[in-house]
Amino acid sequence: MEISERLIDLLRNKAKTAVLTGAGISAESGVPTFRGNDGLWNKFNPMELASIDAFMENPKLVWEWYLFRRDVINKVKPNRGHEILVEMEKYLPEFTLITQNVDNLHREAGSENVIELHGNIKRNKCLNCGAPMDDMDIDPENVPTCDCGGQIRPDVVWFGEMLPEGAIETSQQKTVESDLFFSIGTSAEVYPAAQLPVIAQRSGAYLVEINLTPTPLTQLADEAFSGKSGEILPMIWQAVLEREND
Ligand code: BJW
Ligand code: ZN
Repeated sequence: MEISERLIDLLRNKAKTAVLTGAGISAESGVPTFRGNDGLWNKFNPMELASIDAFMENPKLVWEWYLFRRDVINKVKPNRGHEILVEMEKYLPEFTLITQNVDNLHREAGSENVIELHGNIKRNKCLNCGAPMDDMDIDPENVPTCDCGGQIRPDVVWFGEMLPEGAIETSQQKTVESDLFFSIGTSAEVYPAAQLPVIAQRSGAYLVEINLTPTPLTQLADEAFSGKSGEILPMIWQAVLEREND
């Protein structure tokens, strides 16, 4: 695998860096992705389940899907890809990690500043007033309610919903300011997250993609790595550290 001098130099010179991750970075931990052949949720259509309409129509089904996924996520551990992003955060004084993932694995790996664009599957909230409702047992047959009467739902962002307050604004700002932007393990199909790499490049950042398969970004990227993030990220980082010792 070829890593450009440009990329190594940007990292060595501690370029302002922003990273956008998607489900692919957690795939090697055993968390299924949403789309593509391996997407376990292939059996379920996220467009049909990840929406308020689906929840209103069938809260039992939607909760069963989330409890099943919580179970999967509770059993997995961060992988080398997550770990390298922790190293990058320590090394680069200006580093922003933006994730679409709800699995909490970046934090578990040790990343300190993580912008979670689509919420966190480990949390619950009230559908009506938004109050956090974390330590609550969920029985999908009999979904609990808040004092205000609203049903309890997972604290994630469904299609048609706004992202958490400030999350996209801060991400956009860090994206515009970045000199180096990584898009890792995302199909780059879901907005507004999918705009970030494009905004980055338009504002002058060097755009790097790491993905197993081509995406709408692949042609656009200044450098595109085809492979697993848990393998490519360590190779990039190794190249940077080797150069440090020169
Ligand atoms: C590997 C790998 C390995 C595998 N290594 N790589 C503009 C145009 C058109 C539509 C819209 C628009 N703006 C907004 C919309 C509507 C909508 C949208 O984007 N629709 C599109 C589908 C067209 N967006 C929204 O509704 C958003 N809200 C919003 O915009 O609010 C304002 C508004 C309100 C009302 C009306 C209009 C606007 C909210 C989006 C919420 C997304 N929610 C979900 C579910 C979260 C909860 C849950 O987990 O259940 O978020 S959907 C799902 O997709 C999840 C993900 O975060 C998200 C992105 O998926 P991701 O991470 O990219 O995963 P995959 O599976 O797609 O890709 C994995 C990739 O990894 C693949 O490419 C693999 O090849 C790769 N890979 N192994 C490296 N080892
Ligand atoms: Zn409430």
